Amino acid sequence: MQMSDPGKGPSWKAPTTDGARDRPLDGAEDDDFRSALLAGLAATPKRVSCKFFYDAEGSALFDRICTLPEYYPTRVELDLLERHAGELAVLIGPDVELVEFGAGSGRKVRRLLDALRRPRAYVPVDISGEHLHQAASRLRADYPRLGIRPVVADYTRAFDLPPSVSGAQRRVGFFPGSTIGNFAPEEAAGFLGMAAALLDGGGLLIGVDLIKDPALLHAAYNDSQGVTAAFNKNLLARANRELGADFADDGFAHYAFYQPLARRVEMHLVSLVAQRVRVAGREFRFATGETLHTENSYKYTVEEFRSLAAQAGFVPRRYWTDAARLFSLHWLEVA
Ligand code: AVI
Repeated sequence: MQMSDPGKGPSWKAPTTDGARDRPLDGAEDDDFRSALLAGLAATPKRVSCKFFYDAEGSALFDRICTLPEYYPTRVELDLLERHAGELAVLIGPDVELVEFGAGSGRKVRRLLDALRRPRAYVPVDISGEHLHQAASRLRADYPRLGIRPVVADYTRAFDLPPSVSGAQRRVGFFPGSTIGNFAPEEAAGFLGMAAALLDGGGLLIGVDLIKDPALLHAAYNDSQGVTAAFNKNLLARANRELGADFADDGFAHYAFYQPLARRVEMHLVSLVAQRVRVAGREFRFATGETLHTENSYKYTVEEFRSLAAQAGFVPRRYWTDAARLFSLHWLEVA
């Protein structure tokens, strides 16, 4: 599944290293775990896209992250959706077709659907057909009148939506969870431009994590129960399971920190010793302290994000934050 919401681990879930979401290595976009990991281990510095976190195990760990006391984004965003439901309904308007980028667990979209007046259709877009169909059937039971039209596609690239259902007044996108933060800013601008084209005449409701006291960010990505560490290290376990790799669980440590100059939390797996690792029949060396860079999570100020959205073709309208300004929810209309 692509990401965004608790319950959904993104199926791509975004980018990695110094900027790029899944910066192509050797000029090629690596969509499969084997070739991406092999290319990333051969690169300097070593890196791999965070989209590969989300196998079944990783998605379950991400769901747990979303319930952790330190991981405020899910809690605060759900609260913003509930608190401002009435205003959202007015701004978004009646009879919309709701397009969710990534298929979440359903918690957030349900909150939005419950707020809206006569939503006509729900179109979850996700690269994982299995995840999509599970999400769709969960919703079908509770929203029998809603047209539920899953689209299997990688929403980070150009894709087509089915024709609108009859009676729909406009298309509205939903991209919660600050998944946008897993893109490098230039990629985020590219995604927003693509979304603006798809949602012509409509708008986008998007969650964006905010720059804040680094201690809070540090805690959110270094939780006391070690779930984020397990989530990060599951990438190595996944390589062992799927690619016959021999990463030693105690050979690497989870390392996450806020990098204020780049305005992002970086996650790495740090090699605790000098070691050789075999992956799919190839050998790679790690020096003591060398890292595999697994995720970037960019943070924005409200103003920075609004200006990014405006450059991409949206008119930023209303936004909401919690009292502590931890997280923000933005209503953007297509210019
Ligand atoms: C999915 N994404 C927005 C999460 C984030 O905060 O960047 C993934 C995550 N990584 C560690 N904890 C949660």
